[in-house]
Formats: sequence, structure tokens, C-alpha cells
Amino acid sequence: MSLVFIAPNRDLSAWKRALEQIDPNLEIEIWPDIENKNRVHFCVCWNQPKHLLDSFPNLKAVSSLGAGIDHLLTDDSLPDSVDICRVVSPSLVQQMKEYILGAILNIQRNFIRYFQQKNKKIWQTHDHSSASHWNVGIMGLGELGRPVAEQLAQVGYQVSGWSRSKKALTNVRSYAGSDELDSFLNNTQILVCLLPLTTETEGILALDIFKKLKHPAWVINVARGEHLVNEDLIYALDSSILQGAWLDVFSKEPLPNQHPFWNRDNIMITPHIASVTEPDEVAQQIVDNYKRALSGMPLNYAVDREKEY
Ligand code: NDP
Ligand code: OXD
Repeated sequence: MSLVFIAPNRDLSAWKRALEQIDPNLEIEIWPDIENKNRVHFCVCWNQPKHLLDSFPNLKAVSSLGAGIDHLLTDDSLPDSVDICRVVSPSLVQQMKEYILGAILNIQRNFIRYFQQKNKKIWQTHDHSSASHWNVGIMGLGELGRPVAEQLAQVGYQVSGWSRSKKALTNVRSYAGSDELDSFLNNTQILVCLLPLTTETEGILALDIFKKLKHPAWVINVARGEHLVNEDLIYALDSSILQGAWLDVFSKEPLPNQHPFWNRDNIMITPHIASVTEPDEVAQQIVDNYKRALSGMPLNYAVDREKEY
């Protein structure tokens, strides 16, 4: 029986080492070096080639190498009978909290403008207001969105969150469902997207949403590039509906050289690094789920195929 990692263009040696440390008897293979496809019972995938998963006749479960699972649900070669799980880990949460707080501080305190001025030797001050004057709205109050929202509230921002179901969070106003989306947006200046990519959420960051935000408005997208309608973002920036955007994820990664986002001072770009899975922390989860899959037990952090997350 073997567990296979499938993540093209990624060095997986640390993952293999971390799993072997937990159980030296595990048979771990790294795609494309697979000895016998019949022996593969569990795959751990990130951006796997989309024609592969049905070539393992005894596959029981797949895990994402990260928190998102859209790369699995959009893979037609993944048989319906195969269970799906994902990674949930404290370091993913911690990194996301750091990233979002960092981005918001840069926006709130005008650091982006000061960095740009420094390159031109310009000494010029800009007004700023303290955290309590800023309304931050988090779309998605899941494993990542909830702690991000609570931390921002602790720092002093006015925070609200939007999800499918209502939440009770400390100092975070909760909005739920499409009925409450407009009220959530009307009360938001910095919109942070931490939604999973699903049929319902694809393209959600669009012009009609941007128009409902409080001004000056910013969008931070750390979820998936496909949440954002790229041409709507550019239109909203050019017509001052949005003041700026901070993006970590893109529909095509790496972002192509010719992409119009690169040349804009009001679009911040990071290369999908907001929160990165740490093999040593997550190895035990993978091993546990591998064993659960082999023994027919329900997986931890299982994905609901109906809900798509
Ligand atoms: P979760 O599955 O834990 O949470 C998803 C949240 O989104 C839930 O609160 C859910 O509502 C809400 N939601 C889902 N669909 C809708 C909808 N149609 N309308 C309103 N709310 C909705 O996800 P995580 O917090 O673990 O991760 C979120 C995403 O972040 C990942 O899917 C991934 O794409 C991205 N990510 C990006 C990283 C990066 O480095 N850039 C790193 C890690 C993750 P409810 O609570 O009511 O079910
Ligand atoms: C994830 C990611 O989903 O890094 O974990 O995007």
C-alpha cells in the first residue's frame, strides 16, 4: 500500500522526511515515480495534472496539501467514491493573521505611498486615521477567517464578517447569506476575501460588490484568483470606486509578465505566500488520515462535496 504525493514543480523531500519520521514503515512515493498504481491508496495533491487520479484503481482518499480544495473538486478524473480532506493547522492560521494585519497596516498608515515616495526622494505627509476609524469586512469566517477577524478586532479595527451561517465572535459583527450581503458591504471599507472557491463564490469580487463598499475602499484577495473579476478590478480602480487592491492569488500563477496588474501602483502583488503549509506541523494529520482511509474511518477535516468546501 502506498501514499503518493502529487505536486508538480515542488520539492517534496521535506514532506517525505516528515512522514517517515512519524512512521518509518510507510511506503511513500512521489509522482511521477510510482512503482505500481494498484498499490496507491492515498494521494496528497497540489495542482495535480487533471487526468491522473482515476488511474489508481484502489484510491480511497485524497488530501489537499493546503487548505483549499478547489484543485480537487475541479478534477474530473477524481472518482466520486474517493473521500477528500484538507489541511487545517495553527501555523496556516498564524501566517494568515500576520499577512492580513500587515496588509491592513500598510494601507491604513499609508506605508505603500511612503515606500513609493522614498524611491523618488519625496518628503510629503499624508493624513491617517487610527484603526477604530476603519471598517474591515471579512468574507468567509472559516478556519482562517474567524481568527483573522478576531485579531483585527483586538487591534482596534471595526470588524464584520460574512459567511453562510451566522457566527458568534468576540467584537465581530456577523452577517450571513445573500440577504445580508449588502448590509455587510455597506459597512465595509477594506474587504478581505477568505472564501473557498465554489460555484457560488467564483467571480464574487466584481463591480457590483465594489460599488457597495464604504469609501475609500480597498480589496484584499488571499483566497483564489478566480474570485476576482480582473477587468472589474481595473475598471473600479480607474473610476475611483476602489482606492487599491492587495492580491496574493491570481487566476493564472505565476502572474504572466504581460499582465496589466504589474504596472499599477495601486495594486500590491505577492506571489501566493500569505500562508504556506509547514510539513513538520501537518505530517501527523496526513498520516492519521491515511490510516483512517485504509481502515474505512471518516477522515479528519473532511470536505463536503455538496457544499464544495
Ligand atoms: P473554511 O472552509 O474553513 O471556511 C470557509 C468559510 O467561507 C466559511 O465561513 C463558510 O461559511 C464561508 N462560505 C463558503 N461559501 C460561502 C458562500 N457562498 N457565502 C458566504 N460564505 C460562504 O476555509 P478556510 O478558512 O480554511 O480557507 C479559506 C480559503 O482560503 C481556502 O479555500 C483557500 O482558497 C484560501 N487560502 C489561501 C492561502 C494563501 O496562502 N493565499 C492559504 C490558505 C488558504 P460557513 O461558516 O457558514 O460554512
Ligand atoms: C492553501 C493555499 O489553500 O496555500 O493552502 O492557497
